[in-house]
Amino acid sequence: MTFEEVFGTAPEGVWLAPGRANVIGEHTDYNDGYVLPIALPHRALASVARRTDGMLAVASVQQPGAVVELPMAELRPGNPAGWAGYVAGVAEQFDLPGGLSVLVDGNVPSGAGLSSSASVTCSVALALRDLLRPDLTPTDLVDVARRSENDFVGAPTGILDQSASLLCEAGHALFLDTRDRSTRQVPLDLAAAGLALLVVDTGHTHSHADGGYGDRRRECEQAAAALGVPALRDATPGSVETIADDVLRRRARHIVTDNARVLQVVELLTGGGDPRAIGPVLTAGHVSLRDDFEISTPELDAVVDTALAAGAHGARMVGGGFGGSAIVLVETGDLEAVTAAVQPAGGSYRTFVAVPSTGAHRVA
Ligand code: GAF
Repeated sequence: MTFEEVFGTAPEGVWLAPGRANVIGEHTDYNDGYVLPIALPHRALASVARRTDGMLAVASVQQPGAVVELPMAELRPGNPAGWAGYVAGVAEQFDLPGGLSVLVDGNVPSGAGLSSSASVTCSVALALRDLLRPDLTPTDLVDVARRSENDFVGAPTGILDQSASLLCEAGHALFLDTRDRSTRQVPLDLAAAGLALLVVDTGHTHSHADGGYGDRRRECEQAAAALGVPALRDATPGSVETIADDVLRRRARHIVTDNARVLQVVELLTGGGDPRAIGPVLTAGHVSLRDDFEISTPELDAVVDTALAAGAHGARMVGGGFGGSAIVLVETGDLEAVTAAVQPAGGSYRTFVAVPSTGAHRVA
């Protein structure tokens, strides 16, 4: 299915934006904390052309036959609903009186904790920056893409996924301070060290517009309020233990310890030592997400446990939680055995090796 076949004209260009795997730092982004994602080779491609009839028309190669079409003037949060809302939520932030045609072709598994939605919003945001607003900075684009998710689709996410998709560079992890928005590219060549980062998608999908993610966000705000700090970034290991409420105390403990784990992993990766040393830190991140933040699932716990038993250096769930994927740090030589070990009966999990890939850019 091509743009010409759907819309009868050529696109003005094609823009690519990747999904991501987060090495460490989960749910820290909306607590003003640190994150360390890599871009995946999986991506969304947005073919885009401006129109003259005032309509927004959105098609997807993955949803043949379902072109969503409505007047630009009628775009509202929730209208259109579903996957087209991610595109609409970006389009409505630009001055597009004539309307827009968009064909999305994505291969980031959806609901897998690998940022399929950010790959879509970021590819369209970059297209509209190039066509209409060359003055927008990468940080502005992160905010455009985030607003589409937060304000249009209704998923109360932070900026991890959009920053990863727009700012990551091939061969590097992106160290981002979500408070001051400063970034550092951290070289990450696991293959050279004889290692691989295996992604295991359990196929149990999640949606951040559902309740669990928003609940955690609220609990973090309540924990910060209990401590009298602007955000949990400002809490300390000692201060969180003074929170009287058991649930809020554990939520805050996860954020404080995961921020520390991001700093620790960055130090280990930049210190010239053996990258195997990050394995136990990743596993500690999983234990924290499982026990303190309570967003893992039995399937993800089983992947982590079986991977470690099969010889992996470390493993943890990634992304927003309540389903999705795990990452596993493994010797290249053990890849096959560990990949087989994590599969449930029937072998239904999708697996691939995550190679730190390029961030969003124009491809045609
Ligand atoms: C989801 C959200 F979109 C991100 O903002 C982030 O909070 C992540 O979950 C958890 O780290 O991907």
